[in-house]
Amino acid sequence: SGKRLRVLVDMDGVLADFEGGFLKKYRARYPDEPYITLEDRRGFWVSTQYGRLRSDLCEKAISIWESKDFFIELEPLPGGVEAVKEMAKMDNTDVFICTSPIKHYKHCPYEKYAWVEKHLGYDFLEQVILTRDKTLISGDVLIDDKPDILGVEAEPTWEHILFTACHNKHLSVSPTQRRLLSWSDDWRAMLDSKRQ
Ligand code: UMP
Repeated sequence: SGKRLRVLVDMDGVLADFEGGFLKKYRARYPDEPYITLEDRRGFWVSTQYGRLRSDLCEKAISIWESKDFFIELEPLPGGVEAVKEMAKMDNTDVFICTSPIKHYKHCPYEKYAWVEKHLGYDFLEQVILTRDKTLISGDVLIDDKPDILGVEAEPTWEHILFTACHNKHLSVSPTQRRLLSWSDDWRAMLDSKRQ
């Protein structure tokens, strides 16, 4: 208490349904190609798993999220937008959306801002952090579905809370690694534990 809590929330796989949006558009664009069901997804990188299925499917997968309207059309994951809005209204709490854009920058950065405006409102654009290195951003917690969040800072200030996703649900993470199973999980208690 006394000090404000700074919460960093990832976007793809936490607020926006990247995996569902990808699979739907991949199947529509490549109806005759094999695909990986969400049940069978393993590993953070979709492109890597598709490349293992058949080498040319790696670039076909990448073509989906490099396309115009991919990021803006992602559906919100259940409860995420509501949780972030509620968090942002809490006393002594600062919430930022911390997300890594793809390097094919024609559409993605613009559409990530547009998604936040559409679902959280114009004023929430103040809270957006686009970075390829989340270890540089200081915070008390980072809620993110990527199991390994690495960068140039060896000791980031935040505790990484692993948000459960189709690709990480089977992972046995270290006993010190905490999870949020979904936005129905007790994120308020998790934040309170950080306030001390
Ligand atoms: N992404 C890829 N390749 C993949 C899966 C995702 O480039 O196989 C992109 C989508 C997002 C970014 O823009 O990586 C992940 O960002 P974070 O969720 O780590 O913020």
